[in-house]
Amino acid sequence: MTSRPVIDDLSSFWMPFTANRQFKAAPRLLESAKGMYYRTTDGREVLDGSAGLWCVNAGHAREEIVAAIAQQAGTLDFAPTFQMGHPLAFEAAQKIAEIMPAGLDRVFFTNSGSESVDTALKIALAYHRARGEGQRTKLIGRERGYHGVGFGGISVGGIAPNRKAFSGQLLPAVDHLPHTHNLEHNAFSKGQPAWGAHLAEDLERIVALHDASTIAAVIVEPVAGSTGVLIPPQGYLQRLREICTKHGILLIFDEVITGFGRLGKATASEYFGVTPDIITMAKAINNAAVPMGGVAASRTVHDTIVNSGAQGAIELFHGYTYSAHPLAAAAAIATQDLYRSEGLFERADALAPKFEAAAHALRGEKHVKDVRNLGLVAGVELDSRDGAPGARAYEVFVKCFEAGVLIRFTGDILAFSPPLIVTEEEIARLFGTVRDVLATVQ
Ligand code: PXG
Ligand code: PLP
Repeated sequence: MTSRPVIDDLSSFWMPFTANRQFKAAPRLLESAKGMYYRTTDGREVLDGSAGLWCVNAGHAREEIVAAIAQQAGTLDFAPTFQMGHPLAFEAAQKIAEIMPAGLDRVFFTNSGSESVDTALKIALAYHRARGEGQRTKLIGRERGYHGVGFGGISVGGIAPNRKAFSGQLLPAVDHLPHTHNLEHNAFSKGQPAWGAHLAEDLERIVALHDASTIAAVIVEPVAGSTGVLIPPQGYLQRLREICTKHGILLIFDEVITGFGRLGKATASEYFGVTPDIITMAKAINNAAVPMGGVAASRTVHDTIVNSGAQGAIELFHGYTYSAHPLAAAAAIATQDLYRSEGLFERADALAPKFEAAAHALRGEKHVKDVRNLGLVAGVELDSRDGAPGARAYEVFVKCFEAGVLIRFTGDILAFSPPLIVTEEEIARLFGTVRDVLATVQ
């Protein structure tokens, strides 16, 4: 393989969700990846404790996926899916439909989680309109929710800095449930916290305030990832489902992170035994090898929209140039086959207790004020430095990277979500490195 010279001018790339000036003064550059490891441009191996950005669930550069993409690039590089089609689009949709909860077997393709959220919100509005309740337009999100960066996603999202600069032009008809994070009741919970199901009752307050007849959908992450790993209290999601059903409101689970094995099942919906009307997905749908997202809709939602138009009329005025892009679809098929043939969801499920024990072993270390976990995801919340929120976790992140371990952080919360191929030794190294680093951080 020819290696390119490392570029010394980093100024042209305006980096996403990055402190650009700080990064460019001391860059961290990744050059290649295989399995559980990245390799940096200065030749160091880095254990991937975050599956990239929660997306490379089968591990990096898997041969089966690489081969499928390469083969597809030379066979059919691009094909329109507007009034046209190609076989892999239908095959990929079918494979995904097979592992969705029963009834959610109609799949719309996008290119990212943000687009999936936008698509799901539009489907919810179109559904109510098709059934003659076009006045149902309000969308209910949740505080601390992350639903990507489109205008729809930041409107229903609840992360204040992501909204602040754009707050004058968010979607107008939105309300938010309270988040479920409470360390007074739930610190150091293993798995689902016992306290907090009653917080779902706030949806009844919102319904009473706006009237059910104006509300189209509720959207939540079953496990909130981006905001710092918030595990739903026992019974909470069940209660949201009951209230939505009672009032004819669609329930959307944003499974961009939780989909495809993160909790040891194909979906969080399956894990929790709660079936929404719509699921959004992206990331691990095709092991992040080519950008792709999707929305799985229930038959009811799909059929209501698709059967409402006249024959020959487009039923949903929505779609992306790259919906079901051939390379993305080929990668999705190969990825889904790999998840199944290697039993990676079951593997994650079997490893979860060991992962939990390793994460909770950080209890009692300096600065650690909470550890929480579910499946192969964990959050470790640190006390913030006075007047410098986020600075301590950033330092831990940098020092871990220097010590050969990649983790994520948000505010002062460390997040762990390794590829599902992680070994017990690697889990031990991941949390062991964090423990060593914490001891060196002020
Ligand atoms: N919904 C959820 C629940 C997500 O977690 C998106 C939507 C948006 O997906 P795209 O593909 O448009 O980024 C996400 C993405 C992090 C982190 O480290 C999380 C995400 C993306 C990047 C970083 O917390 N989640
Ligand atoms: N902007 C312009 C001018 C376009 O022509 C298109 C698509 O044709 C888009 C935006 C949307 O791009 P995409 O379909 O890749 O989301």
